[in-house]
Amino acid sequence: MSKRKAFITGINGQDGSYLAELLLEKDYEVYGIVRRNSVAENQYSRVEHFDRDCHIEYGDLLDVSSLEKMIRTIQPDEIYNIAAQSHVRISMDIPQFTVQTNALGIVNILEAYKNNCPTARFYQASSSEMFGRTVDEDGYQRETTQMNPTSPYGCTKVFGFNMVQHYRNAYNLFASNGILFNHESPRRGSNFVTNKVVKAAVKIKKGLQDKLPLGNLDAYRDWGHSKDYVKAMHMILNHTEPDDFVCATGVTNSVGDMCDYVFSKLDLDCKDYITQDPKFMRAEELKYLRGDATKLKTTFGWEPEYTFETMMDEMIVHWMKIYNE
Ligand code: NAP
Ligand code: F7E
Repeated sequence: MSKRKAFITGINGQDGSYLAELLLEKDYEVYGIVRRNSVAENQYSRVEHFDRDCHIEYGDLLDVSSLEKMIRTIQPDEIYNIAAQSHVRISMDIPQFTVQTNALGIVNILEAYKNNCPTARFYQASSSEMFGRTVDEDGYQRETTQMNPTSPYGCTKVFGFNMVQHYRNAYNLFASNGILFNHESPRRGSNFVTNKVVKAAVKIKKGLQDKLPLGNLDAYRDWGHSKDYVKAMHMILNHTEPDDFVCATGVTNSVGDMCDYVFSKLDLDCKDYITQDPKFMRAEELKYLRGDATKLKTTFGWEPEYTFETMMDEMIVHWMKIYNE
């Protein structure tokens, strides 16, 4: 029997790289696109340990011809649209680019999918950032929670979410949304808060850095591990019908709590090192996230293997290894 084929946009990002590994383990033929970058090493740092096992070509969500060509020639069974300008604060600095990539980009790939391989299944990387200001009365966000985004990034993700539902209903396509809460790992970009804090704490411990400038310490996030969350993506696409699912741990911590945890693990007091820098504050902050993943758990039996603590510990070990070398 021929192998199942998966096409991943954003294959060299945090989630795309873990997803590709998961699908290779499941014996899929894996295809992906990377954008051109003047530093070629940057494109392959997360995928170089397995890139010979999959097929990676140049492409871009804004270059319809590359999407059309890939989807038409591969005829994938599953399409994962993981690519995005994924940084919320930076979406306030580059709103037009963010809208082009995340909103026009989803239209481009949905059209390429509908016109060239409509029998495939389509996954869209939707986000808890879509909920923005809304928290249900019991303190959670779930599939039914109203969306009130607080950033250009969040607005683009609401657009993408709605477009996926529209293409599902209008053209009878198997198109699903995973509404994922924050998820991290050693592969997280180091300008997201968890990896920024761990990297800085380790450098401070090693005498390589004095201070850690941060923005708002009072926001709460529901942090899980990317490896657990890519398993949910695959489950969502292998369901009996297209649908939308929240993926979250149900545990929330403040940014300040997270800093306390990381610095304490290194026998440091974070208060001695953290400074507040307006540069890292947001014009509007999403204050509180805590997800209810009951639908995902009851439908598929999904459970995260990592806790907040084991995930942060793994990130500390990762940076300790780098700075011990
Ligand atoms: P990430 O590490 O920033 O990866 C994003 C990927 O998208 C990178 O490979 C990036 O390539 C690629 N990309 C950006 N613009 C592109 C374009 N115009 N055309 C093609 N590729 C492009 O993000 P992540 O953490 O893996 O997140 C994956 C997806 O899940 C994103 O859609 C994000 O918005 C969404 N999401 C993430 C979280 C989270 O907590 N991680 C939660 C909910 C939803 P370059 O390396 O060239 O920039
Ligand atoms: O910020 C606060 C910041 O940038 C988390 C993306 O993957 O998850 C992610 O978006 C919190 C915020 O992630 C700094 O204000 C304080 O309250 O790590 P972050 P995010 O904005 O929650 C969602 C679900 C996605 O979909 C996104 O793609 O930390 N914070 N000081 C800081 N954040 C950063 N980055 N840097 C600071 O210095």
